[in-house]
Amino acid sequence: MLRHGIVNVDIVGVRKACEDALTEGISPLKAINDGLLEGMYVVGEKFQAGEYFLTELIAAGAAMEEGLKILEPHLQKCEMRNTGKIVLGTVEGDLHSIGKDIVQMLLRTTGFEVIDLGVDVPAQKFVEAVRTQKPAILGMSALITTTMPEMGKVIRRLQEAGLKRRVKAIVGGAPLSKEYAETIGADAYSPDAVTGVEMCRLWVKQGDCQ
Ligand code: B1M
Repeated sequence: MLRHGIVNVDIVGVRKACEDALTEGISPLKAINDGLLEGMYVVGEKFQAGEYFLTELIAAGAAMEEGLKILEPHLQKCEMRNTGKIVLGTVEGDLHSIGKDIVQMLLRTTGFEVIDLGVDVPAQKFVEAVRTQKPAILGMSALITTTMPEMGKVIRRLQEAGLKRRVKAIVGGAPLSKEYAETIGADAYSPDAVTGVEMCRLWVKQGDCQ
């Protein structure tokens, strides 16, 4: 029903499906990954096929956000403290927030302090945040092929400012790949939120972050 609610852009249905999932004891993470996200991928395919238009895309995004609002408080029940600090944002020109928000939620759940810069974040703003917030990790998200190069721009600016060695950079977003991440000098690529959070935790645990 979770997947179905997103595909049918039915906010009321998504809300109910999330509440039912919690009542039935389904883990919120499973509800997100196997339910809401699966629906989002179908919406993307329908949009690409010309079956759905921007209106449906916007409504599906809103339904997803509504579902996350219900599930998030239950994710936080297993909270741990003081894992590390991470600055996170979606790059300039890109308004997609859902993937970043899921990553943010999981990071907080595992005890990271997250500085979320939001969406459409200019390179200079990332650099300033690294300078002033001194995070162990910088996470960037991009969903459009034309905004992907912004990530490389941020990394170059960090190098120019002498800040790159201070921070590990991890990138994610549907159009990215490990190869692309390497090309732009990122330290890691994450295909999904769980892998991304695991990577961040490993860096902090191994003391790879300064
Ligand atoms: Co947009 N959109 N969209 N959209 N949208 C895509 C990305 C697209 C692939 C759809 C398609 O054509 N099939 C396409 C891009 C095509 C391309 O690049 N070649 C597209 C387009 C074209 C557009 C517009 C240009 C449409 C228009 O206006 N004509 C426009 C662009 C606006 C802009 O950004 N400037 C646009 C707008 C929108 C909405 C605003 C309506 C809405 C976003 C709502 C919101 O985010 N609040 C929207 C949506 C919903 C989508 C799709 C359907 C879903 C995106 C999503 O939320 N996925 C998408 C199709 C698709 O991806 N299949 C599409 C779920 C999300 C959880 O996945 O973000 O990949 P993702 O995150 C994952 C991992 O990648 C990873 O973890 C997350 C969770 O597992 N991850 C990280 C992500 N970031 C990470 C960072 C990390 C670690 C892991 O660091 C630590």
